[in-house]
Amino acid sequence: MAIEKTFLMVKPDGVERQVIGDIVDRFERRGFVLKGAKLMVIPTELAQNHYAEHAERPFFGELVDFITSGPVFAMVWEGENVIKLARTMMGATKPEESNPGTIRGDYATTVSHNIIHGSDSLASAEREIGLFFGEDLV
Ligand code: 3AN
Repeated sequence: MAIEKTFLMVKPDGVERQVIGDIVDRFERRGFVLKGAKLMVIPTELAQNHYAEHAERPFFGELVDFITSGPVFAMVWEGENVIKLARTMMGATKPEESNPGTIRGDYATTVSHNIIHGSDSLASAEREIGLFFGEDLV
């Protein structure tokens, strides 16, 4: 299995609830390496671009409004199989399917305010790292 990079982001609800430290700690304990991080308010255009695959979904406006509503903590993590393992550590999108012990299973009760975003494939990891951190970090 190759060493990969993924893009993870603590959403505005996670920043407000002060769980950045816990989330960083979970990935460090698992053995992943933090390659880049920044606290930022996402400009609307970047949010629309980031979520472009959901542009036709009825909740797209709500999604963009929420992700731009306050600071997020954007990160790039590196390690073996990190794209898939980070998704497992995050837990499922739907709250009734996110197990206790996962980030969402420990902190989230709604599908929209679910604490963390993580890339779901190599292609989206490369796209999202490029969007937020530039091509040098991809
Ligand atoms: P994930 O982030 O787990 O890959 P996706 O790709 O299905 O989930 O959805 C993208 C984002 O859209 C999710 N992070 C979630 O917060 C939000 N979302 C998904 N479904 C809904 C919904 N029915 N209403 C509002 N927001 C939603």
